[in-house]
Amino acid sequence: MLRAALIGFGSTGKTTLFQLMTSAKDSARAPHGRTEASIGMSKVPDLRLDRLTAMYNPKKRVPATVEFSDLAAPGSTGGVKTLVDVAAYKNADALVHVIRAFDDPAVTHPAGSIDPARDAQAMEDELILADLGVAERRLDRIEKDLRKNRSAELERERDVVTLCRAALEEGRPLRALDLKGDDLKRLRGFQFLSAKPLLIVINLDEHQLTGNGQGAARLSTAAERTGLTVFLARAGTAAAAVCAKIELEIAQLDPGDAAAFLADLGLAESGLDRVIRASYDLLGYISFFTVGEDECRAWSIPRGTAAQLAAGEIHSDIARGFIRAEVVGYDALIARGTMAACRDHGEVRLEGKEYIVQDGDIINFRFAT
Ligand SMILES: Nc1nc2c(ncn2[C@@H]2O[C@H](COP(=O)(O)OP(=O)(O)O)[C@@H](O)[C@H]2O)c(=O)[nH]1
Ligand SMILES: [Mg+2]
Repeated sequence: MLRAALIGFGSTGKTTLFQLMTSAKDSARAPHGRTEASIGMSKVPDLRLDRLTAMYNPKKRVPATVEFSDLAAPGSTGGVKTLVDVAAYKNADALVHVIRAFDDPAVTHPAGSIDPARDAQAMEDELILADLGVAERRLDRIEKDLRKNRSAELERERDVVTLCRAALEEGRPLRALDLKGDDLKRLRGFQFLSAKPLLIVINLDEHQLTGNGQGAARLSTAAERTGLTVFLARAGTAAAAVCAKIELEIAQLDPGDAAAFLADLGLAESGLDRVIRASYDLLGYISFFTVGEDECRAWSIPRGTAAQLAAGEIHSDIARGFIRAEVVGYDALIARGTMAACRDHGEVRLEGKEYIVQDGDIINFRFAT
């Protein structure tokens, strides 16, 4: 399951977006502590799961979920550098920076003016500063340990963290470093914030959202208008444009009315759909499905995940006792209409634990208990 943490300065629309993403009806449940997050779940919209559910008519339909966390505003600047130890940030797979682009005299901006590019950079600087503190503390520790005890692994770690520190000192986020394999693994334990993929959510005025064409064109216009184009082109960065307040109001209508309002605004998808899709694209996540009369279910995994690891997403016992995976592609199943027909046409494949799961695979794992 993907975990995303909302970050941003005060009054940018984080809690409004959180409610939109998780259908949390009232903000009363948001905690007041600085370091305590509200946690909510989003159901990942997926038309393929809808069709599979129609085919199997199962007792349960279980979509993939994304966990969002929203922190009560930690101060007037929303600074994260004092909050590096917040579990919600450290454990996140991605950070979602909500940036205020909407202009509303009734909502004061802590910095006194609306400037999305300034805010994007200011938050980046905060993440970098927070990581610099972590890197320096770790380096001190490593040097001490090396004096007692030389080890090749510790020396390698020192070199990698030194590399990180140098980048951070130059103001570069760690997501821009092209670290690979074991070096990447060495860093994982630190949970560096600037290493995490970053989704920028541009929170627009209603008229900015509607007047700007559709889909990708709408987003690039929004980026240009807000001066974020260059920022968004950076490594490990993606964007979505929303109008959190209006979209939350729409989401609280009956589904039929909501669809009509979205169409009026020229929005093909809800804000929830757009933000989740952008998160999946950013992280390179794909879905596979398990189907049956009891349950049709979507699971999300990073692209490139091998079958045995994917099985572990369902249960560690299935990964441990993995024998093989019976796999049929989504399109094949839809075209044939039933699993039996796919079998007859030799379209159900037997795959081993190294098989790389593909987006839309329908999988039945065989395992020994
Ligand atoms: N006009 C306008 N106001 C918004 C929008 N999104 C949020 N707000 C308002 O801005 C204020 C702060 O929003 P909130 O979600 O609590 O911000 P947070 O401090 O980042 O969690 C609230 O009064 C919201 O209703 C928007 O898209 N347009
Ligand atoms: Mg809030």
